[in-house]
Amino acid sequence: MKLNIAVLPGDGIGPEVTAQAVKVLKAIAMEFNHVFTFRKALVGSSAMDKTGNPLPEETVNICKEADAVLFGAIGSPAYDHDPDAKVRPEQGLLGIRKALGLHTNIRPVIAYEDLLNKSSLKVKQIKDTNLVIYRELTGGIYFGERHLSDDGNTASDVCTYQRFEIERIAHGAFKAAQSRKRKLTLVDKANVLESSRLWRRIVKEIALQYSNVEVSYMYIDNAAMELIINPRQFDVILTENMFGDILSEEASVIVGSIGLLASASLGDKHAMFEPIHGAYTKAANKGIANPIASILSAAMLLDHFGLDDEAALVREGVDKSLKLHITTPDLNNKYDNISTTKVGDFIEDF
Ligand code: GGG
Repeated sequence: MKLNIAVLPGDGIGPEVTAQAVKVLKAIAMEFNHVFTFRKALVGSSAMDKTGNPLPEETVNICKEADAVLFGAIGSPAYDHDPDAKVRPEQGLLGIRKALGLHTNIRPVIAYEDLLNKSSLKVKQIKDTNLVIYRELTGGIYFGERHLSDDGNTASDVCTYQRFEIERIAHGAFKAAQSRKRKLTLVDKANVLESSRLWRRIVKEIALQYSNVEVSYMYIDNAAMELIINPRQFDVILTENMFGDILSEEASVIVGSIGLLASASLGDKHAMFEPIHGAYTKAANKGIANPIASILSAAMLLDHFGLDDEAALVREGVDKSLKLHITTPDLNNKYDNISTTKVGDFIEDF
């Protein structure tokens, strides 16, 4: 198979972890006789430094011409503490999702047997956790109208959802549930928010078409607690943009490190694959960033193109690295000299 992959390493640890994923994809191409070509493009604060724009037009064009996008991470502390910054690195990520129409973000959360004792939670709580979060990605408060009053004392961010936006991700989530444990939980705040009540009405209607899926409804505050107390109760979690962002980061506590959580962002025409973590600038260029989330995102890319054996081989390499403690310091206190590149080398050679 020929695949043209746009690579957007971004900021902080993004370039280091993305380099490992590209290395693994190149090894897979060699092993299985595929032709994968990679085209790099700028995004985030690194793009701002060079062009003044977190999402240059050239980057959008390279992504649109590609079969898939491999994304690193975005963000910079220079902007985190400047509430007055008008242009921010994050606009690069939100902008590329919008430009490519990537409405469905899929974030699997799997507790690895070999890492159960790395979690901050009790082993019996998390053992066998295998859930997936379907996060709506191009609507809600992240894309709503923003306003700051002239005197700077009143601000608003509007959360808007339209029927079609809810329907398209809901169908994806129900189909996923059908191929898994047939359970779907809609997470919302329908006791307070009108937009959440719309989600509930539409999901209830759609549920009638998927009668073999058991549907439950949970408020976000309760879900945040249940996810920690009893993550095994979940199969597919369907939720809106901001709740999904927060819940998936919380879910990293279950698996032991945010450096393990991968994602796929799908639209009608385009697909992008990225670790759920951000730029973690403090760790950049120290060789301590965990590349596994990025490598597992590459495995999701392979899944997307039906390259099942290839994706399985990448996951086997990841499993083996965890079993043998070939892991970065976030997971491995005893053997903390294993670098980002060494983990990548191990999985590449597997
Ligand atoms: N690789 C994901 C990443 O860079 N996340 C940083 C971030 O700003 N995330 C916001 C979001 O996912 O909506």
